[in-house]
Amino acid sequence: MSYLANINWPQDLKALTKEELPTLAEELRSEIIRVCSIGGGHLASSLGAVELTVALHYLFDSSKDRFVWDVGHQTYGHKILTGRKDRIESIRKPGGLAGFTTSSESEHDALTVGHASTSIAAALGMVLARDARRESYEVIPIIGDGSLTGGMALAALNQVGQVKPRMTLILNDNEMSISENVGGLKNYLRSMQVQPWFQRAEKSGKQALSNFKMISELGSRAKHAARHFLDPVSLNPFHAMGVRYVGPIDGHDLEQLLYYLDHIRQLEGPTLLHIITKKGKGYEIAEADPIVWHGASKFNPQAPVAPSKGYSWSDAFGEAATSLADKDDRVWVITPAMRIGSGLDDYSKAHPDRYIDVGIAEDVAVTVGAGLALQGEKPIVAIYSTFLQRGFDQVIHDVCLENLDVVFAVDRAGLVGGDGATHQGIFDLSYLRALPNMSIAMPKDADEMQSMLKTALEMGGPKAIRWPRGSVKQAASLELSDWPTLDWGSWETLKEGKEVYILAFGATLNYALEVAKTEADVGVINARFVKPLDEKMLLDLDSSAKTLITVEDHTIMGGLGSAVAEFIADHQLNLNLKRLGIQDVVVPHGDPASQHEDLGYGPEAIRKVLAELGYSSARVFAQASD
Ligand code: HTL
Ligand code: MG
Repeated sequence: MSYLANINWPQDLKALTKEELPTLAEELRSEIIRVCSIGGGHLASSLGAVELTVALHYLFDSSKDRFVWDVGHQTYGHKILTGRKDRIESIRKPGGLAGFTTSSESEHDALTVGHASTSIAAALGMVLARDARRESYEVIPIIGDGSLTGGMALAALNQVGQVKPRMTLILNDNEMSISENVGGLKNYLRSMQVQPWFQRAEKSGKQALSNFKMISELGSRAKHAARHFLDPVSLNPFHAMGVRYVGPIDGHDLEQLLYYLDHIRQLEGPTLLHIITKKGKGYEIAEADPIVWHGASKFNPQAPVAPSKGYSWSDAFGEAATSLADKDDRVWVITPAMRIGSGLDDYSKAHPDRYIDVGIAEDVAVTVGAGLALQGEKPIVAIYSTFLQRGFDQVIHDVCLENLDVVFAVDRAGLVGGDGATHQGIFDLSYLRALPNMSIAMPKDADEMQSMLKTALEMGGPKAIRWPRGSVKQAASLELSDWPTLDWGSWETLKEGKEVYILAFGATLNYALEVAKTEADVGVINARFVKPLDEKMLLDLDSSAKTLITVEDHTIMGGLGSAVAEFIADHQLNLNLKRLGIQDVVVPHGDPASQHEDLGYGPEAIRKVLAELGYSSARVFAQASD
């Protein structure tokens, strides 16, 4: 019997009996595995949230009740049940469904997400609006244990405890972030699982249900508890913040989920339901290695093996960091929850004493770096471009104003592919360039990356070195003792030109070289420092060239093109300037190479611009139309 075949919308699901729901959950699970096997995706988190998804849609109406999923990567089941079953195979593909909940995609997606820890604050805003208008819908933030490590989530919870609106919050605790979850709160949550009532719950669902009355009364008991030093209720951090706590319960037991969710919605004030789930639930290989299967590439479901990802920029960074830390015991690496993604698996084993994962807390990562630097250490904050946005004030206030020796190893700079709009690394140049003492570099290959890291650590001061997602052409070739120290701020002429020079760096440098190969007059410069600019070279170009074309995998506003335009204006140079990069638009998920072309800075786009500017136009158009 296939229930899922007949379910397109949540109202179809409501027609099932409670007894039929576990079968539906299994069908949903199979469908998620099938979809991820075809095109990859956030498999393990979505599998772990299947029963919760079914229970929520059974009890509530997501077209008016607001399900506020944190991060939104666990919502494949939710998407399938809310009118997107037929398009689910397109998820994360160009033009297809987004990988995260996205409000423009469906009225059932209450919030556009991708970055962690926003759900409770957004839900609080929604509840305030609801109550101000005397409306009666439910608002339900659903947050993972990893996302709860973000300060924003905890600060919002603190406010919820102050405002005390009627709301159900769900803590989906699988003891995992992308990698193992970290921190004191995690230890506390784990300790709760061995509390007597959860052990009983595991033995008998019924027993747990009968405990509910006792648990739901904890709210009123909490008032008295404050008077009793060491009363267990007063030790519960959620209670301490003014949020009633219920749980933990088994998040794969539909009977329990339905029972508790139904009862909690009848309570006044905020209540957090703590559910225990298993990341990858129901798919053996994903349960066994939820880190690898967090974000899966496509796989053969009959013989699932994790595909090898090739040698990436992140791997090159991890190796460089390990070598640097081998040689200098003041080198540290800090990651906000991205050990594997940032290439730090080997580093974390080689230098466990100078490695710290602070959880999903980019602001903390930056300021821990500042603290280390103040005491004479040499911290490298390894962070994705998109997530460094979360630590922006800390970069200014704690690092740049003090001119501290913190190196930012900025990964995933540029367009990132399937993760889409929320994860694009296309703003960091603009938000870092303005900061005093900060300088910014982007290497052309792994060797140059190593030299940049080495030079940055030697020089001190705030330095951001950025690189794109994906594979690097070849591994670095030199021993640490042979890594050259770079002339910081110097550009490199890779090909001499006559009237026109393309200034590019990182990924776009290859485009420039490819185009210039067939254009005798077109020069190419590796503009590997966006701050400081190579002013001497720009002044030389003023006398030797007519036109500069900047090409960057970044927004036009605030990037290299802006920096060069400012320099030309400030020094009244005679150079024409054409800036290629991302205009003032939101860039969705897609295939980065095609997107570069569509956005006007791929090889074809550069050729077109050269033609428009009158350089080798005839030949270019002849080639283009071949
Ligand atoms: N930092 C921020 C601010 N947002 C995101 N999304 C990340 C880092 C990267 N990230 C994810 S999913 C995830 C992280 C760290 C783990 C979330 O753990 P949680 O959920 O316990 O909340 P679980 O995976 O189901 O266990 C993505 O970018 C998708
Ligand atoms: Mg988790």
